[in-house]
Amino acid sequence: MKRSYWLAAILPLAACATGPAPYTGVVATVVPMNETAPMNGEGDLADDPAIWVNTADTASSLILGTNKDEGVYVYALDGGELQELPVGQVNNVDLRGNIAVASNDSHNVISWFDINPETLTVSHVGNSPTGKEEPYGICAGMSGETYKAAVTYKDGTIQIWSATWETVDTLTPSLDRVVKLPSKLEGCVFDDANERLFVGEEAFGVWAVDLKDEAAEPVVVDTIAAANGLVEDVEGMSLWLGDDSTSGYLVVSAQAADRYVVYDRAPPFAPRGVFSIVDNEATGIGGVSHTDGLDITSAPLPGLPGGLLVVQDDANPVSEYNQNFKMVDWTAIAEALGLN
Ligand SMILES: [Ca+2]
Ligand SMILES: [Ca+2]
Ligand SMILES: [Ca+2]
Repeated sequence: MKRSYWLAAILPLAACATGPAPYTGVVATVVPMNETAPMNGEGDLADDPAIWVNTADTASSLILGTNKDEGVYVYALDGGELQELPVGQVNNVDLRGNIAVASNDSHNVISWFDINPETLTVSHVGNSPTGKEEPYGICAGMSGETYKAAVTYKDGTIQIWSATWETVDTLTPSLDRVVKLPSKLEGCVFDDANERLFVGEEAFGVWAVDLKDEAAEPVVVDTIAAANGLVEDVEGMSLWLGDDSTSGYLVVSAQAADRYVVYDRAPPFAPRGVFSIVDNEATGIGGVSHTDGLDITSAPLPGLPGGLLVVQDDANPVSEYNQNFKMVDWTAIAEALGLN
């Protein structure tokens, strides 16, 4: 970033002629309806959340979130902190069913967690080695009865791991496949029904990887250069799932512009709009800047018939201070962008 500013300062005409055109469309605004308790300590701590929907009692669903210095924190839907699991320096977290995974670069492992639906507590099952330095992003998926975890790396590598419920207990997932993209990766999300993995290349854009066909080349979903609203860093992403496997939306965090870009879930992944999360004047809950990790559920929750978006907030209210996670009613986003 610093280098490009410098070039722009001395070569304004050349920079204008060759740089990507900025996004000139509308940026819709929504407000957070709630927020979690702040992280312990100062600095850039919070990164990525994951929503666990309690199907037996949706009011007691949980939000898991990473503290990059300490481990995984657990929150209730009212934002109150329930648990801290000090497993090490975890960057991202995701889940399917009652099993969550986190990318842990203290030990270069996947950390595995079990969510007990009776006691509503999260326990650390253990760690499985990735065999590679600094696992960075992680996301979870299901392929039939097989649990999947994709781990992303700063050198552009994606590892795709498989586990059965039995191999989760013994911490022996198998490495199915390695995919290589050009540069630094982080955010990712599985589209289970379509056996597709979306991955963010932080300085480039978003890719889709076909999980059914290992020979298929990754497909570009969008690029920063296309000026649909994406900017560096392309960060967290998640899916809002529609009623069938072709409907729904992909939401991607565009960090330096404090906003999110929304796409159709299905090819050709048409851009559907851009939104920011601004201050909620009525409740005093602040807006979201330096947008980072996020998770979405399309399951109805109490008072949230269209589901919930949870995002990391960098500044509460100033950068790297009291970082937490903000909650946004999906219906408000759908209305702001004119989505179905
Ligand atoms: Ca990042
Ligand atoms: Ca991040
Ligand atoms: Ca904020």
